[in-house]
Formats: sequence, structure tokens, C-alpha cells
Amino acid sequence: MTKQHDLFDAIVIGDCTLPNRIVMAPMTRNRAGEGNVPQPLNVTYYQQRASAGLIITEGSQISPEGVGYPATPGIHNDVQVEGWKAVTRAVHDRGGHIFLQLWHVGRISHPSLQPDGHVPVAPSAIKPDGEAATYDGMQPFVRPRELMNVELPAIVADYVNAARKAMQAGFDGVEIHAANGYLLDQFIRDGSNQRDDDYGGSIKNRIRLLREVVEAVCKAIGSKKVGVRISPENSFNSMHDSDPQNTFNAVTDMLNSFNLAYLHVLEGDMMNGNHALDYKQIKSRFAGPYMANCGYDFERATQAVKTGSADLVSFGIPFISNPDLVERLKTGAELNPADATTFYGGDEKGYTDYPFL
Ligand code: 8OZ
Repeated sequence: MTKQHDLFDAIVIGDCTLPNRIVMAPMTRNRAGEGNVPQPLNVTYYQQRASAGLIITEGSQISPEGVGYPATPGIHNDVQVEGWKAVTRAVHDRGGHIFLQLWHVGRISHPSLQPDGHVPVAPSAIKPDGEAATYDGMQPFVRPRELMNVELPAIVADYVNAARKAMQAGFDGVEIHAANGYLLDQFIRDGSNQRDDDYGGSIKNRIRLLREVVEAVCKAIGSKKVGVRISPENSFNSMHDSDPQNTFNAVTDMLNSFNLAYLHVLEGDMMNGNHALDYKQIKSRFAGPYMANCGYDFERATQAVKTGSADLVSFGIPFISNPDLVERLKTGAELNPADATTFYGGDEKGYTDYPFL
């Protein structure tokens, strides 16, 4: 019989032995400094949370074109690398482990956030519903420009450059953000990809850009340092796929061939709580560590790890308001409630001032 695990058992992820299976999920907090450079406030925030088995940083832009929100950090220039170095040092000093999330938002941007005021790029010129967060408040999304086939190698190269910079900055690995309606996800799902070249149409074609990015990043930094995040049925950012189970089974089969550090799966639809897919099909296709996410509490997470439906569980909001979440879960202590009004932007309030036990 296979051993039943609990959340406080160690697990090996790539080259890291994590002391527990409680992961801090990647969360955009819009508190980077000038030039989208991580600043001392961000160092404090991540260091406070270093007892997580693993921290996955907020999405960090791989290029100036990858930017979609104000004050989100980047990982494409040397000043940003210096900013991140202070973060990784602080987390490692406390015995923690930290992966950086590599992010290109694709169409979820606005000309005011783009170099030279260009329109954002996407697989197809399909405008998402809703509004972009800009430095001048919320503004309607614009119709993105369809990327030319010949532009895609440069985007793959941007992922590689960013992954190398993450290594320079001292991260234990990177997570390729292929979820939540950003560029790679826009290619994967047919609601946002209506291309008729090698990158659109069949499932095989729609997952080609992700495969190329994963292959190139693994080659550059080693597959044991690479995780991938997917969100098969999340409708956030105007996303839809006509056959999500088959699409993401194929994504998983493809990813399984790379010997990755982990697969991180947002199981469900953040927008309405739907949970229609059979995630066992995805879990069983992936031979490496499977990280589950989406509204898990301690009880459900414990059950998931015990029954083997997940190897690790990532927690988002509970880590915003509880820097010592691991200790609190271990001792059964009460959790601090989170203040949603301070999730995005601002200063230390609602960021680094939540109390420890
Ligand atoms: C909420 C607000 C801004 C960004 C994601 C990076 O959903 C995000 C994000 C979420 O992955």
C-alpha cells in the first residue's frame, strides 16, 4: 500500500526538499517600485512568508510587452534582477524556497502600459470583455494585434532570458504562467485563438507555443527548476474552450514528457465556483508532483494529500493575511481574516502588517 501523506510531510521538488506541502500561491499585489523593480517592502512581505513549503512569486513580466497592470514586477532587466536578489536572499536566510512566476499578459493589457503606446499582442485580434487596470484607473480593453508567426521565436527567447535572469537573481526555479487568460493560455484555448497557422486550430497546434516555451526554458535552466501553471476551466479574463477536458489532457501529456518540477492546476472557475472537469484525468497523466489550487481549506487540502488527489496544495488569500499560515494550520490556531480592499496596490497596510501568532 502506498504511504498516506499529510500536509506537513516533506516532499522533493526538483532540487529542493520542501519541509511541508503547503505552498504560497502566486498573487499579484501591485506593490513593485519604480521601473517595476522589487523594493524593500516586497522583501519584507516574502521573508515574512518563508515558512511556506514553497513560495511562488506574483507574476513577473518577461518583457516590457508582457506588462498588463500597474506596479507589477519584471524579470527582464538587471535592475529588476538586483531587486529580486534581495527577496531570494531574505527567503533563503529564513530557510525558505522560492520560485518566480514568468508572466506575459498578452491581450490583458492596455496601450498606456505598452512600450511606445502600442496595442497589446495576442494569438488573435479578439478583444476581451471588460477593462484593463491602468495608471489612470480602469479603461476598456482594446482589440489586440494578432502576433505574426515570425514574431513567436522572440517571445520564446524572452521567456528564456527571463528564466536565466531568475537564476541570476537566486530563485530555486520558475513557474511558467500558462493559466488565467494570459498569453500562453490565450494560445491554448480556442475562444481566444482562431489562428489558421501552425499555432492555431488543432489542440496540438494551440499547445505548440507552450511546448516551445517549456522546451526552451528547460534547456536553458534544467527541467527540475521548471513548474507550469494551468487553469483548464477558469473563465477569468474572458476565457473559454470548446473542449477543456481534452485540451488540457493533451497539455498534460505534453508537459509530462519534460520531467518538470511540478504541475500547478487551478481546479475550477474562479469566477463562479464551477468545477466541472475531471481533474483525476489530469493528475493521473502527470508523473511528477501535482499541486492543487482553488479555494482549498485545511480540511480539503489534508484530504487531497491523504487520498493522493494532490501532492501539494497552494493557498492564496490565507497567505495574504497569515504570514505564519503553516504554524497556524499545524497548531489549529485561528486565521486572521483578509481585507480585500488592500489586495491590489498601496503600501504596507494589508501587505506586511498582518500579525503573527
Ligand atoms: C488578479 C489580478 C491581477 C492579476 C492571475 C496574475 O490571475 C493574475 C492576476 C489576478 O494569474
